[in-house]
Amino acid sequence: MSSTLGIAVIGTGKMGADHVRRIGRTVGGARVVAVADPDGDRVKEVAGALAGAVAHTDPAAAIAAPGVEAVLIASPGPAHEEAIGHALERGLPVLCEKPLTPDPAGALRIMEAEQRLGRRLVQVGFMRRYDTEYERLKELLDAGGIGRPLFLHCRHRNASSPSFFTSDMLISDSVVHEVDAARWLLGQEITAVSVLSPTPSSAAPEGLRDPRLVLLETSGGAVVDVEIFVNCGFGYQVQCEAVGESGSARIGDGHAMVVQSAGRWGGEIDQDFTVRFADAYDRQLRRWVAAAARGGVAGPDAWDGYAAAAVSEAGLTAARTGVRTPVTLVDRPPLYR
Ligand code: ISE
Repeated sequence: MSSTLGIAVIGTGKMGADHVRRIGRTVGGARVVAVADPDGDRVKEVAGALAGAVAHTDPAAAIAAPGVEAVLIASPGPAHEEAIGHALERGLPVLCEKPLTPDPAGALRIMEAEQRLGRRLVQVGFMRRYDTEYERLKELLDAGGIGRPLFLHCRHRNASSPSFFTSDMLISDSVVHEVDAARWLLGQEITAVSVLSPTPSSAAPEGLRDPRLVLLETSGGAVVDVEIFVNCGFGYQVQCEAVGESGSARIGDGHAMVVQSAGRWGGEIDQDFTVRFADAYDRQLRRWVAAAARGGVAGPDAWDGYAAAAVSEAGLTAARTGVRTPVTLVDRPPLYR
């Protein structure tokens, strides 16, 4: 192992490019040695800006490139499983953007591959677990600071959605963050999902069911409601209020600075998740690099990716049928306990 961890970055879209920048500037102890993207011009441009990085259009070639000691996957979800397979064949630690796989079956195959190896090498990019506000809320709940949790009231709003966004993605790409955050905060699994879809906002692109209200029931008897609204227009907002038997706690108000002037008061709203969660992305990557340099991972694992995929699948059924849909999980294998 060299003194700086050699990373192959797979996918150079919005998140891949953001991670490449982060590895170069904010996170020490690592360097990008290979980059892959099907868009040949784009990958050459990204690799060309990095000293010593080689551009590939084939993920397998990038993962097999000389000097690669860990793999960061930021390609679209359907491409994750194959890239993870190549990394696991080489015993390389992986940080894979969410969702781990589009369906639970793919995540189960990844878990089977890890179990054959006898160790966990895959970490899923559920970066909210590294956000200081989420960390404080988790500490409070774990310490019993507001008693047994009864509700999580969550709001997840994006200023606008990209052109490729579909109604399913409101659940599988956006609400999947609340699914993981709720499982982690409460230390419980999600057992059933219901989805309500009001008349879409006139600001939503034609055909997009935006916004939606997603209700999650948990194994400990709590209820989580999530407003997902990806064309709210005014900015990026992620809020969570936990209500327990003896108190409540709220994060995500974004009151970094409140200005009072000319008879008004107020502050600014971040416009994008790469800004709102910039620190969380940095911390996630630093901790992954440190763990990967020791040959492993430390963070949300393939079981977390699987459980989230199972909840998304139930959520998509609930949205389509209008019927409350139970979530079925396999028994948790010993490797993930
Ligand atoms: C995006 O992929 C993310 O991960 C963001 O955190 C989320 O807010 C957005 O809705 C997703 O599309």
